[in-house]
Amino acid sequence: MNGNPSPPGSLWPLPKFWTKSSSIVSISAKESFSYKTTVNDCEVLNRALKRYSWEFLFRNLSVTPGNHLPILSTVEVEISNGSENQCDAYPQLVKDLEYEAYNLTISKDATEGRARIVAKTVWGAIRGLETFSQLIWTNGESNQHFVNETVITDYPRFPHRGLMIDSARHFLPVSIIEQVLEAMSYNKMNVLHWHIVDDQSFPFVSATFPELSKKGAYLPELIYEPSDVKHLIDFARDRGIRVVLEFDTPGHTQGFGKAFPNLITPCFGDGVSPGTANYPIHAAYEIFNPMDENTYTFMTEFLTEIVKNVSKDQYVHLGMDEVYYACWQSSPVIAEFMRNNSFTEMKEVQQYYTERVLENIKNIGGHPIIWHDPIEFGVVPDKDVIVQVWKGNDTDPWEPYMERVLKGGYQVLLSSCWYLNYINYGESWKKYYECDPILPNITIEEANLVLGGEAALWAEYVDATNILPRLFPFVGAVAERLWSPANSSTTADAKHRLDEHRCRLLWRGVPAQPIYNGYCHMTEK
Ligand code: CP6
Repeated sequence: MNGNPSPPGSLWPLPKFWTKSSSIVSISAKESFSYKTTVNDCEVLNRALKRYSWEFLFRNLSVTPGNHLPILSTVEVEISNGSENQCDAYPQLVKDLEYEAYNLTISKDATEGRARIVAKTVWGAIRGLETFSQLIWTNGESNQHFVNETVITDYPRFPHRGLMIDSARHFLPVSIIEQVLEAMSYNKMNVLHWHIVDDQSFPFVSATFPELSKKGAYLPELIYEPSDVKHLIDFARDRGIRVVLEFDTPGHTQGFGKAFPNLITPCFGDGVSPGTANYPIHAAYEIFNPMDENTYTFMTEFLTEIVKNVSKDQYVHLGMDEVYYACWQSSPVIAEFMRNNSFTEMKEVQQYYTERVLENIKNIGGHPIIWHDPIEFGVVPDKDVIVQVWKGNDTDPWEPYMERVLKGGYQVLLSSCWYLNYINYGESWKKYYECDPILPNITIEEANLVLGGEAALWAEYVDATNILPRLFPFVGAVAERLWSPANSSTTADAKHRLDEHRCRLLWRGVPAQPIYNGYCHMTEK
């Protein structure tokens, strides 16, 4: 739009196909406005229709239908796929992009219904409702609200559009995670990657091993009970969002070690030369002991609980990042383990651990996601793992990391360019927006391995006080990159739409930070 402010009723993220007419329809008063559906017993849909209620759409403003204009009072929502409507399911990774597709028509002609959303699944219907909610605008001079005649055919560019949060460096209250999920749905994001435990704390309550959070949580009350986790998974599902839990091993496991010190590799001295001193180094409490059978028995039992009783998603994130070898190099038990297995290089130890835990999760029936570090170290996991690329910065570009994962034939998620924990002065969302997960020189086969990506917010300096403005509206830049066609917009056009989207977030109660100078009308007429 050539740098001009976006007209009201602009969309974020942009849809695939959008035909908009200049003729307008006026929204009816509250008493006569309703959603209608012929889908029976679809509680997820019924709850979505309640969320997108009149009060939500119009923020309790009084609305007067426009004179001499066609009035929109009914929005029909249909799911065309009958038995595959997904109403009883949890959303999953489905590579068929029709899974979240919807058509939205708004017309002056009332014979077909003035506004109609048709999707194949309930998840598509939820995306369509969000789009409808964004199309409504007001002229600000009266109490009249309008929508343009519209034909939208929409589906995402990538099936995995995620956000990683970290509740281990700081505890995040359940109500804050609810707000994150709600605001994700305003951006059509569909995966919450929950990095729930780490070295610093273990707030996850395991029914099998309650000692983990008893000894590992910051405080007895800073925990996620099984009912909290279930509540958030259900809350996310109502918004078409998967929850992928991460339990990061064999590094970053001090949190496990507080309850079960025997899981951790004993190591010494400066962490490099074996036995130079008899005091343990920091790393001594950090990395699992891959030579002890007990480690694998523990992981099998723990992951069985996660796969069978906790997660509703087919995937579990197993971490596998930042396995620094200093501790293993100093450890006499690792040296002995290597001799017994005829290993000559430390990466063989890492490979051994990775392969056994990947085998475990497969036997349990779970599917793994891992950070890309093992690939860098020459570990060759089975091709069914999804690999998430996180390394890369100004002096060490991420593209070669991504290429190596793709050359290995793995499905991949990109995060490197979407690390929201770095803060910068200025219009920092632009570099998130400009980062594209499809590298220019890759083959079609390789491009098909790219499932999407995730914004990541590591929480060393983030807690309930600042997480929402840190995430929003920046996450939106990632969300549009992963939903909308690659060339559908430019930063110059996106800037004004993102600014309006930020106002929309404020109107909806999300404390989203500004992206440049200006103001939002906080009480629309
Ligand atoms: N914690 C875990 C972290 C990080 C990773 N894993 C991390 C590394 C570098 C940066 C930010 C975060 N804090 N478990 C790496 C995936 Cl810049």
